[in-house]
Amino acid sequence: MESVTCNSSHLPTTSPLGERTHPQVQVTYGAVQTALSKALRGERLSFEDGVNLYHSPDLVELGAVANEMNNRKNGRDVFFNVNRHINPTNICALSCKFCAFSRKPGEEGAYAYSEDEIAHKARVAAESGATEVHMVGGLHPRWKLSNYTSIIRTVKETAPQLHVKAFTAVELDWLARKERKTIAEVLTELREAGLGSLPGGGAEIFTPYVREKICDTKLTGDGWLDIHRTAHRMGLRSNCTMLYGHIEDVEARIDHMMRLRALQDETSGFNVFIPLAFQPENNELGITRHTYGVDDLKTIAIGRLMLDNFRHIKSYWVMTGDRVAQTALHFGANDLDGTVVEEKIANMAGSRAGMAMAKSKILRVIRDADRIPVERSTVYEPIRRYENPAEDIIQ
Ligand code: V47
Ligand code: SF4
Repeated sequence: MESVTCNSSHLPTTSPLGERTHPQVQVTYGAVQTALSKALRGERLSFEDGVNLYHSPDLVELGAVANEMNNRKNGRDVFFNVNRHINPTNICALSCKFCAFSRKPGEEGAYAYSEDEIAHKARVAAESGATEVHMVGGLHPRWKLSNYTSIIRTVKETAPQLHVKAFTAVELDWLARKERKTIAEVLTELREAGLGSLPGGGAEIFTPYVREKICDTKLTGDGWLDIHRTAHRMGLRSNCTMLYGHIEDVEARIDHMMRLRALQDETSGFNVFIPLAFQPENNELGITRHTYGVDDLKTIAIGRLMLDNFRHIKSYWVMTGDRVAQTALHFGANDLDGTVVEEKIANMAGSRAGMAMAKSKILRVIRDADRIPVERSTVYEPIRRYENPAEDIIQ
């Protein structure tokens, strides 16, 4: 099989102008086999292995190896959580070219929730059984650190049992620079207010030649990693993401994963890796196509194989829809995220998945994939294992 050349004409590659091209990449089937065998032996994959896996001609074989590696770590259990997204404002000082969510002050559709509105959303969430509030938003030019601590306090005073997973490294960097404080000082104040952990947003693609084209005024990739390093050293856990399916090439994706792997080696502070499929409406990149299932599944599987020091890989149904998200549970993913309730970021960019998923539906999606649903906390402690299907309807 060594001499077989893989036809990878469907894979994204970036031209110097950041446009998609479709080259014939010369990757042998033997190189793919070498990478898969290394993974099965528990050996760490190299950059070349990762790129070669993207050119694998056999999706099912790649998925089977990723499934096996997930099975060794997590068995048949699949996590989900009952959560609520609150995006406090979409007013943002930056203009990332991929972003359909942000608005300038005074622009049509710009909003900023009052503390009463945030309290109401948190109260309803807690009453419906949520354990987590996920909060990220724009970089509001007039908001100070005291606005952010006050938002967290509002949620905690309304429902102390809710875990507040809030504010991306981009928001933290913005606050620290505005307040002339260190990231550690900002995090200390937010933690005193009730911050529980950090979400994974703002990572996009770390690799400079892509980042410069999609969000040139944003915190750099190294800056993002530094902030998560600081959080981990302070004992705060965090998530990490990768935005794919826009102008990046597969080399940039693997480079991104390797930078996350290196930080996880150092701190073990990441809970989970979350690939985010790009939603293509209303952006300034000129991209109009959604990702397809094969790329979504490859990205989950390769994430599982490259990130050998992560226990959890999330298949985020909001970005791929429930069908691909469910299939990904056979391609190395062991987490579906949550009920979400009010998703705005992907929705404003044309997500076809809807804003919420009922807990009863999440249970069914996982059960129908022949997996066992396990409700988890934000930091992946099991809350309830739904061993018996008869329990699914009793909520
Ligand atoms: O940083 C923005 C991404 C992120 C688009 O930590 C887009 O558990 C797709 O990070 N198409 C914010 N993605 C959301 C996020 C997240 C979501 C769910 C769970 C967690 C977690 C984190 O959304 C941004 C950016 O990378 N994003 N625009 C778009 N058009
Ligand atoms: Fe602002 Fe975040 Fe959108 Fe960039 S991605 S424009 S920082 S809201």
